[in-house]
Amino acid sequence: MRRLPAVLVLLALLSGLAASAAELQITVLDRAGQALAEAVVMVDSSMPGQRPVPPAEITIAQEKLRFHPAVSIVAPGTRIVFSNKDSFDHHVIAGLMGPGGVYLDPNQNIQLRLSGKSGGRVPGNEVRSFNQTGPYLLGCHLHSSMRGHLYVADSPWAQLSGADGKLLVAGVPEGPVKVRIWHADQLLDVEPTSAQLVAGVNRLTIKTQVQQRKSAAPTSAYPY
Ligand SMILES: [Cu+2]
Repeated sequence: MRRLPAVLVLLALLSGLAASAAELQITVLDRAGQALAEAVVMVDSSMPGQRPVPPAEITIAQEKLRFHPAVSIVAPGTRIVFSNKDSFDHHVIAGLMGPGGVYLDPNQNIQLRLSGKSGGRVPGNEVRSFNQTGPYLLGCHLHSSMRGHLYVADSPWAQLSGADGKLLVAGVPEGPVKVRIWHADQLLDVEPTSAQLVAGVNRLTIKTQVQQRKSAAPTSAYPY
């Protein structure tokens, strides 16, 4: 009987080790049941355990009249390098996005004039960071067709769904989690999905109410 507490301690230690072993394989679908790419998926856990460390810096390039990547995820305070790879200027606007894909407060947006690399000029690079969490809309004063998104996430497990709507979130502690989803085409906030993670691979399919846009027609000419 005296050994029992030691066994219990050992069991507690083992379960503590296993707590970091859960993986979450998520499939995100649109309202029609089709794979939904470029959804921002955030996992929230209040269980103890290691958190992944987000990169200190990312780059959002302006290239061929598009933002690359089209959707980026950062943590609050992450250094974001806006880098113009085109031979002509861009004038990037970045600000919190409100419902319906508009700027929440146009007076609070940041604006960056980034020179092109033609004529022997050094391509324009500017570094900014954002502390307020949520979705940001990226645009360009000079090219109205340019649209991108940035999500400042307060979850250490924040990832994008791939072209097949899938993503794998690793290193989440076992136990209860909530999964939040944001997508640029959503009209309403999506309710978080609750799940109970066990050791190993957990699979979760989340159907959203997002109605996907038809892919935009490619820009026929460079308006510079
Ligand atoms: Cu531009």
